[in-house]
Amino acid sequence: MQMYNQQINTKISKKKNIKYLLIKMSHTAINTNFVTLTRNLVFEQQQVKEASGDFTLLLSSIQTACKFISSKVKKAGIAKLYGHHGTENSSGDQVKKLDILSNEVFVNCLRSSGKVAIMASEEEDKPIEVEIKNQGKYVVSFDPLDGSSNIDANVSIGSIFAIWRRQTEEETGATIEDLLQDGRSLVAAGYCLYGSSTHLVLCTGHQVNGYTLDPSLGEFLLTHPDIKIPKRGNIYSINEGNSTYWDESVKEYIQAKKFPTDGTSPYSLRYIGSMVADVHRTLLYGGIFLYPTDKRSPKGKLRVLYECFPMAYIVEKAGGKAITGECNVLDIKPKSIHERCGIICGSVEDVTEIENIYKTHKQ
Ligand code: AHM
Ligand code: MG
Repeated sequence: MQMYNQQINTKISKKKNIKYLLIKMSHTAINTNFVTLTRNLVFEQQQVKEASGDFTLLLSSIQTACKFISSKVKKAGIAKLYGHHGTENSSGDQVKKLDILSNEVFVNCLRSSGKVAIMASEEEDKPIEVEIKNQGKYVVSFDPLDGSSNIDANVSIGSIFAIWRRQTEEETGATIEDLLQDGRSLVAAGYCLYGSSTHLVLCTGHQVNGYTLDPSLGEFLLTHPDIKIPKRGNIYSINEGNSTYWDESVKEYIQAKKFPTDGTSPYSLRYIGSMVADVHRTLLYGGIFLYPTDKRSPKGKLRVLYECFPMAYIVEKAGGKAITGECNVLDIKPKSIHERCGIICGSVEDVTEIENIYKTHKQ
């Protein structure tokens, strides 16, 4: 860069060279050695001796589904994709047109990859089966479009996914047991946030990497390598409208954040109401996100398999913590595909603080 500036200084007076220099400068400023999601995955998989390429293909199908949803979300207003579809999903929520489309594209991309044995989606009551001859060695759960209540208001929404290795033999056909694995057995998880830009955050076991969709290239480019969540933040994120139902631990913790007695400043409150967006902010800025169990929802609201597990996995791998109030989220052994749990996740010191309050109240 220094040499480049010198060149500019010596030649700048020669008018005919200016145009050339400007062109050269703009070329130099553009990074042509960008890292795409695919490039990074191929690189990561090359380090794994027994890798067959199946995992890369599986993630490529998820990438495609996310790009499709991103483009539809951006056009939703003009393509008449806002509004209700007129049905309810397994959790009793009103299904939106974009929910249906997103679910279809996830199912089609994953099924046609040939790498999936069985799937679970927030939008489908039962496990989504794959013909035995087309079954692969992975199991995927997903919420194709989370934060549905925000769709029509043009507020950030997202897709969430979790990936396990199947437990059943390939010849016998996958069963629901393949889907009911604990969070510690995950091989990868991620989410795609459709906001002011489209971000895909992924962890395949080690680092948490963030990619931004370059719409002109149609590629996810590595923009946030090795994300680490701050050890402590100063933001809490919870639906305060539920405070009348909260248990004593949550009440005590939130009170302490709003009215600290130790000389520290009160925390700020941010609540978007889209888990992907709220957790994404928590990952980048630090702090705590809570959707705890309460008197109205004693089992919690958010779903274990395709909301809490993938987010807890990402948060833990980024150095944070995710608990239910009773145990670590990833230690849950789900009994059904739409099971719910409480989730409190974020910066390790913030989550440990409320975890200790829970312990005190249990005594
Ligand atoms: P959805 O799966 O029906 O879209 O709902 C999940 C969303 C989460 O993204 C968000 O954290 C929560 O529900 C918001 O719920 P509430 O409106 O009760 O605060
Ligand atoms: Mg959801």
